[in-house]
Amino acid sequence: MKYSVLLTSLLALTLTACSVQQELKNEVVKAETSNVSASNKFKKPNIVFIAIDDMNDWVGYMGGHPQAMTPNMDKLANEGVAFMNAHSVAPGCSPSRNALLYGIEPYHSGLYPFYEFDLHKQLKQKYTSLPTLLKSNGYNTYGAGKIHHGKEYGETEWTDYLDADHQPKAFAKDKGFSTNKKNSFRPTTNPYEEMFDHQVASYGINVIKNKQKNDKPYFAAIGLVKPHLPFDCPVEFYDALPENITPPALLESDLNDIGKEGNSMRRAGDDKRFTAKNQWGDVRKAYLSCIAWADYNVGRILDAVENSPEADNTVVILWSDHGFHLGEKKSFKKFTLWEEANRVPFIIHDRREKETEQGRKVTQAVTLINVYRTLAEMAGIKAPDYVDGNSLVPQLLNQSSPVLAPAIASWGRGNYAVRTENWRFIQYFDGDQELYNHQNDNNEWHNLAKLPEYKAKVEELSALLPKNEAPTVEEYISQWSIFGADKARLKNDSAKQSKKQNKKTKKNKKNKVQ
Ligand SMILES: [Ca+2]
Repeated sequence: MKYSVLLTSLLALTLTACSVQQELKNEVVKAETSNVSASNKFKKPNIVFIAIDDMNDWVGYMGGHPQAMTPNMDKLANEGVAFMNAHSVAPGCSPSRNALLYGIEPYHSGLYPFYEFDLHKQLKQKYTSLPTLLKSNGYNTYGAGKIHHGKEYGETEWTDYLDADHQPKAFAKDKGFSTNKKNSFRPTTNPYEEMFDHQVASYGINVIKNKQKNDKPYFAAIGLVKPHLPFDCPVEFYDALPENITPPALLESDLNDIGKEGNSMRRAGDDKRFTAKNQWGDVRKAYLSCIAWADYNVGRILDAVENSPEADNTVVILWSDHGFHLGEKKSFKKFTLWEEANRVPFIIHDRREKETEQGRKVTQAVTLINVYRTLAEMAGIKAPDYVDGNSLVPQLLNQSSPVLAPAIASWGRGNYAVRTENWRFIQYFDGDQELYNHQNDNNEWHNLAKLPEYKAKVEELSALLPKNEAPTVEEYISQWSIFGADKARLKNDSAKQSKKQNKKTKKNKKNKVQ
């Protein structure tokens, strides 16, 4: 019996007492969950885990940009369940991926900012990463490209890993522009096979194709790096876009109601530079072309899944680590608690389901913290007790099943955003607040937090913020990425340290001379 049918027929019973109804609903959710787990005990699904770097909502099915070219992600969204209101745990690769892969919120781990790659040595002692969990519970785990923020290819996590080659790039003449190697917005002319993401996708495709009947199920983690900077990809994807790129909706006075901390997160200098030289069109075109290129590689992976002998026992999950501003709120890049830096594509297609409705969407707000428990449940494995978030299996079965974990993002200790179906509330460490109503202001232009008529809403959403915060982990920290309550102190410490270091160096030099 299909779970949704079971749910519908049970709920259709005439029940007078609400509490009885709720009790029954809980029972059904419990039954659904245990049914899924029980069947998976005997047959674990293969998992194709597509991680995308810096892709915002400028994809077709999300409606973020009218010129997006993403037929493959649109198809996946239509076949699976699309989380339309999905958000990163933190708007930066390092904290976002640490949260997702170790299954812990920054305010519980203290991993708010970026870290040097060596940090993983201690994280692996302390936590069980998702690939480690799967590998030690009956999976072959394969990885390629960018999964962790950091080169983590050890055998506790991976059966095998491909760190693809970055080949020298050749650029098309007179198209786009670049200011340096990273800030480059030029299409390339290299053969596709030379491109990093093509190699990464091909590795995943081989895993999918070569799965033998008696092999363990696989977890294929395929980490595509585009549309991350530099925005360069094969010129065909650039040329397929129109000459004139539609700019996002902008409001000149947008920032008048933003406080100090919110403003300090923006990359205002970049915005000014692109605006002054009229370069935003090229930047946005190059970004959209890289999204189209990522989508092309996603399509190659999805074709391989569809044509594989175990297509019917495969779960495909696609997510991006965070969003990206391309001029909205006069900002470039990520690292803010606003919608554009946080909203992400997030789709799960459980191909074990038969005859499902097309175009199923979850509109409730979720973050990627829920990925860990969701995949653990789908694989019939118990997640470690410390793991945050909730399994989204109930939402895959019934899109209106209530999401239990609040959708919270953080950027620096003390800076949080709470997203609900219709609202975004931001609380900065210095007490500043922002409130946006997405029902009539999805550009987040009008900060309502200070208006007396929204006092109750602010109180309601404040109550969802974390009650306790873990102190920031300071070892291996990347200084540039510290925001929030620790910024002043850690900057001061680091200034003192470098002063001390300079003194020491001078003294050593003096001794040598003597
Ligand atoms: Ca505003």
